[in-house]
Amino acid sequence: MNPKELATASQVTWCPGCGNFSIMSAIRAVLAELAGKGLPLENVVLVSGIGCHAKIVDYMNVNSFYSIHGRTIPVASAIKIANPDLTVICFSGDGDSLAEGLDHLIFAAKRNIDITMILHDNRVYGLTTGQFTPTSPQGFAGKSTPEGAVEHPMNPLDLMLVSGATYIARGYTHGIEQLQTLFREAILHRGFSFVDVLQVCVSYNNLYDSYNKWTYAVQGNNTSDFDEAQKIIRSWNYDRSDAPIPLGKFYQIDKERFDQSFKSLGQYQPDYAQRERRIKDLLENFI
Ligand SMILES: Cc1ncc(C[n+]2csc(CCOP(=O)(O)OP(=O)(O)O)c2C)c(N)n1
Ligand code: SF4
Repeated sequence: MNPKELATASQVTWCPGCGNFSIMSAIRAVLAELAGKGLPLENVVLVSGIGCHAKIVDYMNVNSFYSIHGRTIPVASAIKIANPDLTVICFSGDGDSLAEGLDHLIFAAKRNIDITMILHDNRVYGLTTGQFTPTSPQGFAGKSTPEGAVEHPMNPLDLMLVSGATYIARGYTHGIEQLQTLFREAILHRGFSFVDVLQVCVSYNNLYDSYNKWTYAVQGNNTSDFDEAQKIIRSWNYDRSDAPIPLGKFYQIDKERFDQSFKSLGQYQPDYAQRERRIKDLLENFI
């Protein structure tokens, strides 16, 4: 399958040079490749929040659910629980899932539900034109912090590690081959996968020079060792611009999954006819 077949007729409205283009071409390439290897694309569902990142689902010719701000994970979790045979992939922003939607993200990791989260981490609110987010560095001067943010940023990968995520990685939108590798691994991983993508927002937080200088690929690390993963993850805290920034897979383990346990409780016995009747009743009452 040619990745171009995964495009839609929608006009792409991202700014020229935006890192979202790299994320989209990487995910198209990976889904086309996996489709060629037997993954039925009709069993793939993309879920997005609200923000520049979220538009990606409009540009992908794959089943999708364009949800609301901060609610990417609850929608994705519900889809997975309703039909565990689906491959569910979330596209979210650092504002979307680390601010308003943070509690949902923590619980997805805690439950180790088998979904993939690709975080378009531009460290700014792009769509609303430049406010600081939980990963913006201290001193970030934006529309809501003209004098510079006084808070220090959070490290989302550290949070995901202690919360229970079982696949944790970081990529950069200038490294498309690595992005493809990480996306492929994350999708194939059975459990909660979190890929933090340093996605440059050319309009409100252009960090290309800094990332080009400081990023490096981690090699030879023991990805099943919690302490080693934590050490690598903590070596860059999203604040300092003069510290090496590791990229790659930091952690991957096998652990019991929420969707698996939920199914084995015997509660998952979908009666589609009954479900349709209930939805019809609900809609009739609603109208
Ligand atoms: C419930 C709700 N809260 C707030 C907003 C306003 N809002 C829309 S997009 C956005 C920030 C988007 O930032 P991010 O998630 O980082 O995505 P980006 O645009 O940078 O890709 C906010 C606060 C909203 N639409 N709905
Ligand atoms: S505002 Fe930033 S994140 Fe949004 S499309 Fe433009 S460059 Fe990309």
